[in-house]
Amino acid sequence: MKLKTVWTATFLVLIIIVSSCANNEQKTQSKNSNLKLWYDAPAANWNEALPLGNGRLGAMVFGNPTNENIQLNELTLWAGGPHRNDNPLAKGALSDIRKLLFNKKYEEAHRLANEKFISKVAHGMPYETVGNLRLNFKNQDSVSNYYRELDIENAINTTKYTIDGVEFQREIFTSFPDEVIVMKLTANKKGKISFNATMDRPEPAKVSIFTENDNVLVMTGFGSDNKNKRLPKEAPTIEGKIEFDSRVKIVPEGGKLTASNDALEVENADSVTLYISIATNFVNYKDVSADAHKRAANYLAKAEKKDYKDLVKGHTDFYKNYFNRVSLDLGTSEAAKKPTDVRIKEFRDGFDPALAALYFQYGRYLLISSSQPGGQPANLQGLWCKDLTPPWKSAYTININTEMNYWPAEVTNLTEMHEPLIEMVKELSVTGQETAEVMYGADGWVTHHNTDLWRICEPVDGATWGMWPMGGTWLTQHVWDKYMFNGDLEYLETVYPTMKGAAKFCLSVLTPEPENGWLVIAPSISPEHGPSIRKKNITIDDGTTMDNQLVFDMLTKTIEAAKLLNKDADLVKKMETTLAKLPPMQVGKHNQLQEWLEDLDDPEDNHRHVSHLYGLFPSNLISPYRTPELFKGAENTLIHRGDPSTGWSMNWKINLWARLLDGNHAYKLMGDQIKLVGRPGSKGGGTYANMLDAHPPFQIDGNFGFTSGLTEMLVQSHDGAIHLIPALPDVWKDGKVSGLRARGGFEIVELEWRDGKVAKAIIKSNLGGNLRIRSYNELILQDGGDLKVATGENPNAFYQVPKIKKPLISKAANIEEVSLKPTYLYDVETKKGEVIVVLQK
Ligand code: FUC
Repeated sequence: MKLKTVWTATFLVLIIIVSSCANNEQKTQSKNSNLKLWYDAPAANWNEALPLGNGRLGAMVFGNPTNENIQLNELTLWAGGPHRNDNPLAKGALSDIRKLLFNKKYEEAHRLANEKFISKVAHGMPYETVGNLRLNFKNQDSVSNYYRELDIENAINTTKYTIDGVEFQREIFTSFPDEVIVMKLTANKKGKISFNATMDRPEPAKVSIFTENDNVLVMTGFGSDNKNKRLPKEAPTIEGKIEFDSRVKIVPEGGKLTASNDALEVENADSVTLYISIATNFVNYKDVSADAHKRAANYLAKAEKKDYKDLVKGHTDFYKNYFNRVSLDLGTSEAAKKPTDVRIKEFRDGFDPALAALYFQYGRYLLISSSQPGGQPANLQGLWCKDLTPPWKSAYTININTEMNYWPAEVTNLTEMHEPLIEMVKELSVTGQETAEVMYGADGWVTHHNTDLWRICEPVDGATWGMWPMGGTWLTQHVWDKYMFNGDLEYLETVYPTMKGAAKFCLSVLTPEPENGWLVIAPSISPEHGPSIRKKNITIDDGTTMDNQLVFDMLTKTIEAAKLLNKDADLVKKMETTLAKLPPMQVGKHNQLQEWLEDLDDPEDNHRHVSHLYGLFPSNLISPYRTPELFKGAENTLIHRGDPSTGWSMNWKINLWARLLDGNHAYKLMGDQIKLVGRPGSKGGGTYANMLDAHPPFQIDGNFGFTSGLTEMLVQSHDGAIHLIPALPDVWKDGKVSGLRARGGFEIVELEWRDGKVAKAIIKSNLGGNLRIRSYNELILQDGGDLKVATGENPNAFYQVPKIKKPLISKAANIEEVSLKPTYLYDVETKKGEVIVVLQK
């Protein structure tokens, strides 16, 4: 009897302990999940609001209990309309400007470029916000238990708070399959939800706001007319031709809904569902004939028929299909229990490996959310933009920023997200053909340093930035790089014309420079940067290192593609003979990789652009194993430039240090990047509380550069082999990543390391062919058998390395030898579909 009582009591206590543990666990889990950004206060400003997107629609959610703001975007809402902006005077000035350059008359050349090359019609159109949906709640009492999160495993934002003992919750997502934004408001007591909904767009935009059927609030309007201040008086205004329709249908359960002329009011509802639909009349860069109103109404009509649960499921299933392909575990620490803004603030001086992993995955989240097949590529702000005149027009800056957006696409298993960029290249290869003809009298196609929704190709802004005819040449590398991962010849066939056109432009305009007779691009610039011995805004030059590298890559890759597709034998010959006449890379007197043909680099110069390091990353012209002097030169350049810079620049440097096989330096830069900015006293590049990259201001390229950089630390496949954990920092002793991709159709199904050594790798071969693995520690096959030691060139065609010209080394240089950790190199012959498992010996 006694025993029974004791036992029952113990049992009860146990139940209580277990259930309270479960409760605690639930709480900590929701706050500590590795894939959540969370905060204990509403967003105080836009840089604290949380981004949602489905590749077309964007929403920034503030999570304010009283005055909620959902700032809205649609990726085809830009200023202006279909137009071209060529400057026909360029062709006549081309030989004069070359003469000036070859006589080192840079200021005169700069002036002539401004007069005759820079557009006199338009300087590119800004991307614009739709505006705001504001929900003004009636509860003014004090809020407790506030919590908001962005769950990037499900692409859903949630806000929770308690007022007067009532627990309120808001859930919102931008549905991928259903093309609307859905928001659900609930409370744990009936009749407690009361608010007023309005819409607005920043001044000076004019909009019509009205209600339909007593339950839909509509705001319509047009993208702005545009005329850049830099243009001459007689330049035309580019009329705003994009019409948009944004509408929200409010469906309450219980309570009352009333419509006035320009607002909807909900009183005492139990729960409320909002369906936000936005559409424009955009069809393509030359056609704006769609019906924005019908489109928006149709999306809404379809979505509202569905059950909320089904909408959520459709959305998360779609999203997870991409997101779940890669997982990353770098370990965790106590820091992971804190709110995200606190973690960002403390990252640099603490130890929070899970935040680096979250930052990596956030980049993948942002790419899935801002770049979907059939849509527009992610622009300077992805698709999240609160302004009518955003910084740098939030356009496509194609001298680094747009390319950086897509660095993570292939390697982090998001190849579909690359498609909008590939499509843009195809379109530019059409619009850029006229520019090549009109401005340069050249074959092929050209773009300069900016483009926009209308696929403009002309130099804009001013010669300092715009006089760079290599934007298309850089972008086109992406179409080949995608092939390097998928090995799909049918795909290659569809993009080959863009490559051929970009190569033909190079062949057409390359011209011999007087000193060595090397073929160079002139006029051009090393993006946005001139030698410090010249005046600050004088960047114009010829034969800059980055251009030479880009031309080398363009011709090499086009030769390769033409051979694979059995096309254009004559053109191939021409490209081969041209390659031999390009300038070699040079190491200058400060032991640096030269940025220009002349040895003019200044070791004190810490300019954010590191364009000549394109050859190290994203390209593979510079290698520790093949080109040690250039490798050292690149390292010295990077040391001269220093670490702190704008967001994108620091993130490029993470990739570069990873390629220099220095994981600790790459990690140091992660600390420079993951530092809280946007609060009083903060300076320089870094990260806002919402974990978006700060140039400052917000630019999304840094987020994508980070994701790519972390990947480069774990797996590289550009230099003749798959290099496992090539640049692991000491702090990430143990970890695991799954789902990364390597060139030649290999998938790193799993890669686990322990104590800094590869413990296990599972690699799937999707195309067959030789799998060459490089590792710092000895590996064996899973069955204990020895791996074949690799010798000679990798026979796998995807692992051919570029045969560059022998570099020139300045007599004044004194380059240290490269000291590299020894590696093991193995070959495994694979069949299509085969899975290879290797273990630490
Ligand atoms: C280039 C960079 C700037 C900025 C802008 C969008 O002009 O030099 O830093 O990122 O693009």
